[in-house]
Amino acid sequence: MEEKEKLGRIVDARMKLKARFEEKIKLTPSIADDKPMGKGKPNRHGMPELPVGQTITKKWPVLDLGIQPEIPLSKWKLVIDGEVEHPVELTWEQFMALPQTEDTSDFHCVTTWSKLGINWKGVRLIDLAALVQPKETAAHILCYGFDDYTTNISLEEALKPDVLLVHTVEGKPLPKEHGGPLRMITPQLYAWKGSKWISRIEFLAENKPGFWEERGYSDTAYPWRNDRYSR
Ligand SMILES: Nc1nc2c(c(=O)[nH]1)N[C@H]1C(S)=C(S)[C@@H](COP(=O)(O)O)O[C@H]1N2
Ligand SMILES: [Mo]
Repeated sequence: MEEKEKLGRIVDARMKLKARFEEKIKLTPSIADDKPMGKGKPNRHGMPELPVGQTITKKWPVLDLGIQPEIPLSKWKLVIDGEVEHPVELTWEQFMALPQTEDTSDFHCVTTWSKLGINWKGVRLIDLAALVQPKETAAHILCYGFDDYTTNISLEEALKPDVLLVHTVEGKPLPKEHGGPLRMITPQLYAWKGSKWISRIEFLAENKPGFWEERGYSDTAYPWRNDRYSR
């Protein structure tokens, strides 16, 4: 199948799911409630462990745009630029020399599966921010993948301490299909906010929608508010 056709089918399937959800959401008056919507015992963020509309999976599905880019570590680099005092371009060695963080967190996909308690190792986005020093004007980030994926996050969400750029999962190198050698994770937002095969983080003064956000996915993507789509 042509890559373009493949991408078209992936986007079509997601748009159909979106339409189904919009019907359901209309029937959910509690969407404006400020109590978190979900079930299970409260997890470490004081939220229920399972956000509304999600089911637990033990497997780990793979979601992408039909391409899984192969990036040899010798060619790999991470650009951090935009509204920052000191833009950088890090090699793999430079990235791995940064302070490393280990954390266990949950993964909630907008297509309704959640995988709980994944152990990750990588670098906190907030530690990368300390390196480049965002300007006063920075209020959002736009993340880019080597597959030309993009996704936006507000700076306040992006700088939460469990937002990591990870290279290791459950003690093993992050597999290519899950975004290896390096991806971002956003445990308190739907997982599409975490770019696989991450290549660039651009700090921005103004919000700029990414790939799915341009197609109606939420800018904020808060799982405990059923905050999946904005239009
Ligand atoms: N670069 C890139 N990052 C991406 C995606 C993608 O297609 N390309 N898909 C997103 C979506 S929709 C989800 S749910 C997660 C899926 O991660 P997984 O394939 O490791 O489960 O990655 C997110 N990050
Ligand atoms: Mo997703």
